[in-house]
Amino acid sequence: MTNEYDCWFQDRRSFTGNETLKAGLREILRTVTAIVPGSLPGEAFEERTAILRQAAMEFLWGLKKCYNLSASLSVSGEESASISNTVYIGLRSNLNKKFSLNLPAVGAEGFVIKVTKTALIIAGEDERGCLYGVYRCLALLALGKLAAETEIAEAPAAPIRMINHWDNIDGSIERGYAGRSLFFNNDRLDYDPQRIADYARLLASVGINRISINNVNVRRAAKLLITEEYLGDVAKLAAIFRPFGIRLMLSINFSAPYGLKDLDTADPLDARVAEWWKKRADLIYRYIPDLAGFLVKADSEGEPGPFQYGRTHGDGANMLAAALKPHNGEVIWRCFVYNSAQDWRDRSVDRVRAAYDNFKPLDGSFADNVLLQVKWGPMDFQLREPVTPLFGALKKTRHLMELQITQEYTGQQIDLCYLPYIWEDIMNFDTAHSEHGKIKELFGSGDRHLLQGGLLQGLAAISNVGLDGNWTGHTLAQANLYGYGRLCWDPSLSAAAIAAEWTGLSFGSGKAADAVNEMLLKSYPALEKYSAPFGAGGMITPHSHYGPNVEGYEYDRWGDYHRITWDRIGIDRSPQGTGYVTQYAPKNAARFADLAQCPENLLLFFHRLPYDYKMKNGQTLLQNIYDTRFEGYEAVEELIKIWESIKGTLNADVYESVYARLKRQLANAREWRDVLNTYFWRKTGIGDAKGRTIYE
Ligand code: GCV
Repeated sequence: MTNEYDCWFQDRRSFTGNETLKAGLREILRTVTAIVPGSLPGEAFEERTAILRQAAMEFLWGLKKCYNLSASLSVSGEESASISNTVYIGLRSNLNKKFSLNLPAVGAEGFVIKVTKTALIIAGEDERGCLYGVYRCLALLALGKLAAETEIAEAPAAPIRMINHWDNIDGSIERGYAGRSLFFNNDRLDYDPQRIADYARLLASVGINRISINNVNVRRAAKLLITEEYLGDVAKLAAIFRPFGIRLMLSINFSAPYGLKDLDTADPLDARVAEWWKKRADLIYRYIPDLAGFLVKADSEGEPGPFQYGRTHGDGANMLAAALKPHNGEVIWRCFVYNSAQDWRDRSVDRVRAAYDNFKPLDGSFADNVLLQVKWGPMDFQLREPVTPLFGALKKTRHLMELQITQEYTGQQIDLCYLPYIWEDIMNFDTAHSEHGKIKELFGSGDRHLLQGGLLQGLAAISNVGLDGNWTGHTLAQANLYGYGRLCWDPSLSAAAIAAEWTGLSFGSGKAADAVNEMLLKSYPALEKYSAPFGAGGMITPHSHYGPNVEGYEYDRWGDYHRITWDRIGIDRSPQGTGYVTQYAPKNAARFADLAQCPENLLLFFHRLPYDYKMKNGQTLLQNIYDTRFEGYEAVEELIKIWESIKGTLNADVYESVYARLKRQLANAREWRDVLNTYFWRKTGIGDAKGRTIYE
């Protein structure tokens, strides 16, 4: 494997795990035995054994990579045997039988890691479980947390853990900040297979099991991946991901039947259209029999969809679902549906109502192989939004929460922004629809979940990787990809716990790890302070979405964000205003509508207030806006100081590239501070109470 691309293991000079190895495991790690059964229940024996074998290979690879240990691999069947000085990797049921063990059931894709005096056993509930057990074991070893005579049992919280790429087939990436596409170039699939395998490892190492490879804005109907021109190459790509337990999905264009000039309509209720998709699905599955299905953005930002024909999103999704059903494929249908024609003079229109207004009435009308994919917030990945009211309210439809790892509105991988910080808040949001209504409690599948009134089947998130040498442009942005995977696996993990893991794996246990940890945890509040005052978002430069422009989208058809006038700021979303709060469960509706109870970081999202409104700290709203701009800038100065304090303790290239970005971030924070403060000073005519210069 190439040295160049792997991450999480950046600078392993001070691995805590080395000590653990000395303490006794080293002998055991010299031989690895994969228990590969002669048959597996269910279908796809080849695919499943491929994952199992890959699990064993990954373990060997990890030992070599992290500890320069060369273990030998043997493969054994299910026949009974006694445990000897070795690592065993296999299915839990087989290991139990073979060695008369009693390892407990853990749930789909889960694993048990058992360390005895003479063996290390990695027992997967299924083959993916073996793979994930291997990665977890390597991570625990590296973190020095794999003690002798322990038993660790884990399983993922939900079945779908997906990455969405917004890669275009010309090789560009919509909202991509880490170079060009890993998969495409010049209207072809064009990739380095080794790099794709490394990427698959990266994703599998944190439990990702699905990936959609092309942009949801498919647009170029004449160049669709679902044609034979491309399917052979897509199949080859799928084959690289397969042993890593990752299934591909394709984003499709709803208008393909006429885009490809076969029909003159894409009306989902037209029998010819349904037949066209059925035949198309049959064709696609001949190439990729385990394709997970289609991802669809319809009737949104110019993409075609069922509204064109006066049909519902249920009609559209169910028609596609019928085509995929014989192949066990699923339709993932995005709820980011709005073809906004916002007129800023009409204050009753409120873009954030769209997802709920469009989809809540359809709850229960979707086929069982349809999942709705709902952006976490009602607006669009702003630094601060409330969690969308659809969660908890969807009671009969399987769905996913969509997060954004690529830093579109969060610093574009120039500014440091550790996203698990906000994800932790999201996971802890209480939908108030049931006794156990927190988002993190809604994950799962099966009866337990149905009882709670939701069917949150996992997460999907927009990728932050590209061809840049370190995957993510900003080296520390890798923590976001890592954190996303860990959160999919266990939504109750705290941002701090995830940061500690990632820095431990990447920088060991010394000063550098501590410093990076501190920087990660301080980064989100810093960015929020200089750019997004109290829940008022959208103050960004149109199109690029980087840098300040307070009124950039304000009089635009894509919606207004804060409705600033000389005397007031914010949007009244109470029942007396746009009524958006009424989409929440009553407890939350009351909380958000009440000024005294509304969290201050969402104040301007829910309320329209005069600038002299008194905040909890006794200062006016305007003074708080001024102060937080200054504090945000100072927080970036502090991040830089922390980074400078570890110069010389880590890889020089990593140091310099992060340092260069931090300096750009400082200039950026300064621009935000000055542009916003100047704007508010001019707009209100009220100066800074502390007498600072607020414009230059
Ligand atoms: C893929 C935002 C982004 C768009 C993106 C869209 C979406 O509006 O700016 O680039 O399009 O979200 O999620 O579909």
